[in-house]
Amino acid sequence: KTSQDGELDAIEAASRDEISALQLERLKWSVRHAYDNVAPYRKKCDEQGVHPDDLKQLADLALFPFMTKADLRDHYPFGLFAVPREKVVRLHASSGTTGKPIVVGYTQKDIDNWANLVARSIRAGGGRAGDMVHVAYGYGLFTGGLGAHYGAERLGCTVVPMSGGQTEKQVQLIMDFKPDIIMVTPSYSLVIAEEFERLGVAPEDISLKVGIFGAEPWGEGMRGEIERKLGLDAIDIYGLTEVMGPGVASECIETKDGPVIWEDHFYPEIIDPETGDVLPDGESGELVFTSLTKEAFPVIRYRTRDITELLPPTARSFRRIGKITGRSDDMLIIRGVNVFPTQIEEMILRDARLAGNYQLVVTRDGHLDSMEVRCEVQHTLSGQLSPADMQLIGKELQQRIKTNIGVSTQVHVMAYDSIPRTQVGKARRVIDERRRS
Ligand code: ADP
Ligand code: K
Repeated sequence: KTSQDGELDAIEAASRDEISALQLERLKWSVRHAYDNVAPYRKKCDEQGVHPDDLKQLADLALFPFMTKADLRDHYPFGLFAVPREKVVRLHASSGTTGKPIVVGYTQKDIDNWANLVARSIRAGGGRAGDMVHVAYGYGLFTGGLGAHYGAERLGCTVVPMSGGQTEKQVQLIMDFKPDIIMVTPSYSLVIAEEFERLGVAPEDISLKVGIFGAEPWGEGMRGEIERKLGLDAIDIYGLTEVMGPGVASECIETKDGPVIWEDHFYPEIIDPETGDVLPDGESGELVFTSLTKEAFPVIRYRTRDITELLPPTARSFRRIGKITGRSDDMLIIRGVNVFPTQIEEMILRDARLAGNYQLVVTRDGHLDSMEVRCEVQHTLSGQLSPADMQLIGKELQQRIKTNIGVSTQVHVMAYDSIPRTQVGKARRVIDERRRS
């Protein structure tokens, strides 16, 4: 059980041998659980000629097939659940590669483990029972808000379930309630910081001592800026819906050297994204996770698409992940929201007045990511639409994207043939001008 007074769970300080032994025991359970209860996964294993009995040591996991986001999409919504739907106490969802979201489920025990791991993450970041935690991650299907919420409660904190948006109110509540900790995306934390600046509140007069930031990539430069502007220690928390949500890994305040993977619940591998071969620690590749304790939605060798490396243990006995340096798919993260270009494409194609050619330009506008959607009217409508007509089409598309994907964009509808065509190879759909420090 997670202690509430700053003491570590015994396993956080255990020897590597003890950790490996626990991992092997749990891995055997998890692989068998998935094989016995998730028909599509059993089929994949059978096709590959591998069986749970083949798992005799941790390295044998490499014999087993991967799971991908496409598997979740193909078995939408509940086809990969390993327990009857009645045993699922919560659903969450995230963007899939096409219009359909991917859906995950949790049993009561899964929710309990998640709360314990987020509690452990907050504690690693310097939080303690009795602290007040302001949660400005979005609440809802997104795992950020509720994940942070249950974890902070589990640690014994006073939780302020503010959710995202309403920046002036965020700042008002922080000034009035004086929370110790904030949990929010790094980009939105800087918007909050700017509102404090605007009000003339100095960083040393802001009550916050620790900020726990995740859901999107951020670098050391941004860490420095957030720490200066809000007067707190900025901690990196990592997670993804498919594997659990925030709190798969989280940083320790003593070292601030990359999120520590809670290896007693998740077994990490780094693979070559082209060949699928497992790479040694310290080499850069695609991060793959196998859940060790999840009941409702076990993942075996789930390909995260995140490119990073595994680093040796420091402040805890578990390994860490390095900075996420990119993704091996084309997913964009705009203010913490996952967006695939194909999702935008689908929205564009639903409007018969628009041609299929488009371009997405992502910039950093102040501290927030901003996405411009450039698209063209159909050839047959060339010259027939007034600028006002085109603006109206753009407004409608903007609204449709906001409603369906949850991301704010600026849509520019242009004349046919305004967007440059590539002569060779793939169209250049995304121009990402963000620079991460
Ligand atoms: P989350 O609630 O963590 O944002 P999602 O499923 O919406 O969960 O998105 C998961 C993806 O977000 C990850 O695969 C990764 O690309 C990105 N992400 C989450 N946390 C971090 C982090 N701390 N640093 C970099 N990228 C992150
Ligand atoms: K995200």
